[in-house]
Amino acid sequence: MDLIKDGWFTELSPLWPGQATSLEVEEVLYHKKSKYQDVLAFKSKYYGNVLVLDGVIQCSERDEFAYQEMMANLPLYSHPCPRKVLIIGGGDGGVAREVVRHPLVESVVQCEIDEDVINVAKSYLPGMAQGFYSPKLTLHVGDGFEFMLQNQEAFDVIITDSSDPVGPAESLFQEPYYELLKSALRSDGILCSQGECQWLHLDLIKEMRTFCKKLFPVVEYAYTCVPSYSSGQIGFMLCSKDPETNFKEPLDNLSKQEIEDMEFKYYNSKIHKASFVLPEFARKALSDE
Ligand code: SPM
Repeated sequence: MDLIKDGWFTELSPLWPGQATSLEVEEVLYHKKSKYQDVLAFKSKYYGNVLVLDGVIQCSERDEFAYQEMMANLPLYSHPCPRKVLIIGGGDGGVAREVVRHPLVESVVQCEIDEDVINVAKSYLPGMAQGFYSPKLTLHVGDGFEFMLQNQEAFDVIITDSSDPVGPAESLFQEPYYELLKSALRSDGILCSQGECQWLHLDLIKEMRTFCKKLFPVVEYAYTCVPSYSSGQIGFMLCSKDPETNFKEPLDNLSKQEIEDMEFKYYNSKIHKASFVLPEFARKALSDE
């Protein structure tokens, strides 16, 4: 299938039937099949450089911060002392960039299976890939399942920054993966995973919430707005092993100065709280009523 036609990249997927997102292309920067997936990077007319895996937009320089800042900071500001963090996936480096700048984080291990994605990010998404160069980060090219099996009860926070639930990432949206996440977390550990979109995948989110509630005493769903993602939104599944965790109330209320010092472009303490407020159709579907 041609991903680019007449100067436009179009994202078609059975995950969002009957709709498509298109971005105007200025230049193709990279296009090859890695061992795991089709990897495309292009310079777009209005969204900066864009990374596409198996035909699906993963991030654009224009709006990536809305995803990476929320994915990292929702769990980090919900844990009293997030010293040791594991990132599964996130090959562009954007989530790592956010995690390493949190003052309480001492060490981060990132497990990304596809080295080609890391290298493409280093070449064409330098603003995101800067996370890879932090002295706090240890990069492990390999399978997250294997890694967690060998590192039990080891992490305060585990973040799963995956692509959508088809192909290589499908198992990351299933119960056995969450059982493994639970066993790799310390006794008061927190996880945050890519939780898909309430407009497109409410049934999947509902199913995930149901099995998460069997495993964790606290489970919440939040979302952020990312214009270049299909339907413009994406969610996060947050679970805690500590029954006292209240994801909806960040443990630090950041001042204007602190937000500026952290150079946040999306995250602040108000949007942290607001991201858990769901529209009525989703609230109803994801409640115990
Ligand atoms: N670090 C950025 C990686 C992005 N991971 C999530 C990609 C999801 C793409 N599809 C979104 C569809 C939701 N409407």
